[in-house]
Amino acid sequence: MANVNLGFLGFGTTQSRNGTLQRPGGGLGIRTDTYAFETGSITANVAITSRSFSSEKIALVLFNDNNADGILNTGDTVRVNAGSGGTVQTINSTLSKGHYIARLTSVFDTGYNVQLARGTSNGANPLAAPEISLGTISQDLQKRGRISDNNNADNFAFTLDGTSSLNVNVRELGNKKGNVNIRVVQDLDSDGVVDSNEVVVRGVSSRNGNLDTITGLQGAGDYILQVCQSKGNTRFAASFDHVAV
Ligand SMILES: [Ca+2]
Ligand SMILES: [Ca+2]
Ligand SMILES: [Ca+2]
Ligand SMILES: [Ca+2]
Repeated sequence: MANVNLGFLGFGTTQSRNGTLQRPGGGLGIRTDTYAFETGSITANVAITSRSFSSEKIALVLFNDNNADGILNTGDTVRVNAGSGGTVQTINSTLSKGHYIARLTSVFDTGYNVQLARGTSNGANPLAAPEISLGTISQDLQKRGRISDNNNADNFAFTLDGTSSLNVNVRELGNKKGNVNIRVVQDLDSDGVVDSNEVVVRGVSSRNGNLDTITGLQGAGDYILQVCQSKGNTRFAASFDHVAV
């Protein structure tokens, strides 16, 4: 059990740590590591990714560290729960000034990497985790999602072969008070971070902002479509239109 305090998470920085979820002497039960961090007065766009080094699932939960002691204790409250666990887990949360703790748990021993990155508020997701895996796209595909302060980005990972061209459009649904922007990135150096040379194309927004499009994406390789909050909460529909070339 490791309790790491990362201190202040600065703009544009990524903290990356390897660890091992384990119980001394083995045995049954939950293995837990925690990573505490702090954000300042400017609203932070914080992305967290955990990756298991084995097939064992890891569950990722972000807490408010209400007594600001860097340790998870009874007065601390759940901020975002990434879900039921998996080999890759992500949280993308819009955080006001405060103290927070990311908790990783597993039922079995496993090594892992965890990354915590802070981007510009209302900016794009700084991490390139394959959150929603679409596989190789060889026909049209529709997906839906929901963006809010507690899930301010969705990463759709997909592969294109050399005989495909892709048009992507993302339409905001519902009251259209929220707004998302899109871009396609490639994690060329596989470090989990979207480096400045890894943005392939940014979406073009319609005049009212409710439709964002990318046209004619080509080239064999692995890509990630990032749907990122620029304002408020919104549901969205993403269409991947496949064209054989
Ligand atoms: Ca605490
Ligand atoms: Ca997400
Ligand atoms: Ca990278
Ligand atoms: Ca938009």
